[in-house]
Amino acid sequence: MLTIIHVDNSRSDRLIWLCEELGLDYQIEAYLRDPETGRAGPRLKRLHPYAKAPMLRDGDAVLIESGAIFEYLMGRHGDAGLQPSPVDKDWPAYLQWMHFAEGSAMLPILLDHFQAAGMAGPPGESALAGMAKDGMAQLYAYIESVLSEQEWFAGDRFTAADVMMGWVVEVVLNRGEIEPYPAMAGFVDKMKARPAYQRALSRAAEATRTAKAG
Ligand SMILES: N[C@@H](CCC(=O)N[C@@H](CS)C(=O)NCC(=O)O)C(=O)O
Repeated sequence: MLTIIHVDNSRSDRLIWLCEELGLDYQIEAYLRDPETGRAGPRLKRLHPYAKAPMLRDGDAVLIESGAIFEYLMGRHGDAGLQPSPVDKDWPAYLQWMHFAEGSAMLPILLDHFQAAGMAGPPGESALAGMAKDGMAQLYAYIESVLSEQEWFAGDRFTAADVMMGWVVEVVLNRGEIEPYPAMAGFVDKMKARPAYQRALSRAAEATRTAKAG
């Protein structure tokens, strides 16, 4: 049985959504963050030395890193057509967005989050603050330009890259920053209308209700 190690309000939401899109049978083992630090606790460290969510257990294999877990799942358990093949015209864009989500998109957002929390001196005053804001403006404009031209991140059909990037777009939404970007907002509507997304949301909420201390 596939087991998703889930932490509340985290990137493991995207893995639950992928499993629903793929129609896989899986269970969720949920842990709460440390209420003071927001970090994963010692239980997660016992499961994997790097202690991050999402984490996937499949028999003897225990993996972290969303993109790697996505490739692993689709490679070993079937991709349900969510992964263009290397000869497909959408493959270059698919690959780019699959890696972009964690390799590029999250950096300026996290820099801004940490500086706004006062971790880089008084919020708004450090060199980092300007860098984060510039990076976010560039990121949002880029995503908006792509989604204005096409239905989904890799082209005209829904792929696993939309699940990877979906979490990034949700972060933009939850930060209250999506309003100037109608194509991104339209993506959120299409994402939330997917039955697999809705099932994932309720599985994640149920898992969080019964989560153990991390
Ligand atoms: N790039 C990694 C990021 C993993 C990550 O930072 N996960 C956060 C939750 S969204 C986490 O586990 N935080 C707890 C901690 O760092 O202690 C991925 O996409 O899997």
